[in-house]
Amino acid sequence: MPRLVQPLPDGPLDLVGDVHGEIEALLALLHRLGVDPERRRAARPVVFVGDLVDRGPDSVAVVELVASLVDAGLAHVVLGNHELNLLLDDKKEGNGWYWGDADDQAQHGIGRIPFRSRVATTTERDHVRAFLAELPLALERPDLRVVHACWNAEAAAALPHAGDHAALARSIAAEIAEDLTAREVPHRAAAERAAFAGLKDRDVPPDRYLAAVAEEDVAHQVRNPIKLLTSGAEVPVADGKAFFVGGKWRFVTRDRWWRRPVDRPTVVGHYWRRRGPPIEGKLDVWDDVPPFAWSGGVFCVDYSVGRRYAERANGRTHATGFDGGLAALRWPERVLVFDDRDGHAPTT
Ligand SMILES: [Mn+2]
Repeated sequence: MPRLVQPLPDGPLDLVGDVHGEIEALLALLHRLGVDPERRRAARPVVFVGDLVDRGPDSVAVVELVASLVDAGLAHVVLGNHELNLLLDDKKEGNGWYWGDADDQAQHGIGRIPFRSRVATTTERDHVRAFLAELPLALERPDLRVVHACWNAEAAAALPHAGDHAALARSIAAEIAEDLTAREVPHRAAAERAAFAGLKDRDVPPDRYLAAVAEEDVAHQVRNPIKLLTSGAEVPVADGKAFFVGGKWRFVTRDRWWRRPVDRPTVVGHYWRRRGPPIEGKLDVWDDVPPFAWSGGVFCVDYSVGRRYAERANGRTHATGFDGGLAALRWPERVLVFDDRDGHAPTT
């Protein structure tokens, strides 16, 4: 069982954003960073902020490459929510490759996009699982911390020193469910859902605030440290501010915890940040921070390379350029290197 918070190595580092199975982008970025996976050489250690896997062309190859760098002492990785889903045996859109499902598809607008991800063999699946099961939730040293989605000192302190992520997440979820049941929250949430039949209908905005539904969602996210660190905090939305995403009306939204002070520079992934201007109608909780800026002491290094599956389906190629990119934040220089751009961009 891994220690859940582990030390970052000393000296300069390259902090790499969410890869989402985009093996070509990873190879291109590592080359620009001076990492030679074949010869197992690196100019400096590489730290991955989690979500190595998802709907990209080859999550298995990404994990195998990163695992070989970890074995060689050249890389460190924190667990992301997509890795946690695999450890929890949680079959979700985009991880069909792990379950032998070659027909995994995404709902995209009114159409469907097949992922065309390479499907893992049984042996590969076992390797992937064994590697992910040993990852920490956070890495830290006095001048820097790395976590996938959210740092919260109280939540981290509530965790054991070492543990099995999936077993812990399940037992904590069971405790939360027991408490909610004792307070009849699920009962009230069910009644609210029954009274408001349009929960999955985009054309029917809710005419009321579903308080118990919101309480249930927030409790399972915020009171479970494993979920909190890997997929972030949530807060109830104000009355009348419910929004439709992922096929249903939501009464909770992502907590912009990075607006509050942190005890040291903290680097995260997870938030599908954009390199260019925000796109109207797309949820982007970092949209009030300029593309290459820190928010106080927090920097999100996920620049949406995970969107390339959809960009490719729309005819985009390397030649025409992608909106989403794979980034590395060089530390202590605080500059960004992208897989598909020459030179580097300073952060502010
Ligand atoms: Mn994530």
